[in-house]
Amino acid sequence: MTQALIVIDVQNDFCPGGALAVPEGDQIVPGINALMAEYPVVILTQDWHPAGHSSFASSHGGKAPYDMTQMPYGPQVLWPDHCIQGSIGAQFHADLTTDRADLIIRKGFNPAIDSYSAFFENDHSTPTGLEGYLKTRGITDLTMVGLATDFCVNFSAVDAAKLGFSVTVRSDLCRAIDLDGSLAAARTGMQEAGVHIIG
Ligand code: VGL
Ligand code: ZN
Repeated sequence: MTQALIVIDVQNDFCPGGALAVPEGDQIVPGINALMAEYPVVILTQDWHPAGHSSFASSHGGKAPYDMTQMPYGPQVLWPDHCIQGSIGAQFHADLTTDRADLIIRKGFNPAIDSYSAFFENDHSTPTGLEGYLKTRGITDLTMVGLATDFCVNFSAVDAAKLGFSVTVRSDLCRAIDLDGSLAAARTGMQEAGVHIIG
C-alpha cells in the first residue's frame, strides 16, 4: 500500500480576494503544509484555463457568473473568469509549500471542456493522465484536501474511487463554494461512491 496526498487547486483565485473566492479558502493552507510531512508522495493540482475558456460566463452572451448552461457533455455552471494560465490568480497561494510536490497536474486547459476532476475532464471520458501516473507508481491510497469541496475535490474523489483507489477526504482541510445545496449533494455523492470523509 502506498499513499499519496492530493492537494486540489489551492490557488489565489479560490482564496479570499480572488476571482472565484471560496470562503475561508486560505485557512486550510497551514494544515495542508503540515499534513504533507505524513505522506511519501505529494501531488498538487492547478486549475489552468486559457483566456476565453468555455466555463467562463464572459464567454457566453447574456449569461452571468453562477448561471447554468448546457454544454455538449452536460450541464455546466458558468464561472467568473478565473485561473487564467500565467496569471497571479492561477498561482498557488503564496504560503502553500510546493517543494514537496512530485507532480503538479494542470487541468481545464481544453478551451471547450471544463475539468473539475484531476482524473477526467467534465465529459467524464478525456483522461488527464493522473490515473496512469499513480498506478504506474504503485499508489493505491489517496488522501484529498483543497478547494473546492463541492466541485474539484468532489469530482476528483468520486472519480478516484470509481477507478479503484481507496480515497479519504479530509473535510477540515477543504472549503466549499456551496451553490444551491452543492455541498450537501457532494457529500452524499462521495459517500455513495465509497469515499471516506473524515475531519
Ligand atoms: C473549481 C470551479 C471552477 C474548483 C475550479 O477548483 O473547485 N471550481 N473551476
Ligand atoms: Zn476552473
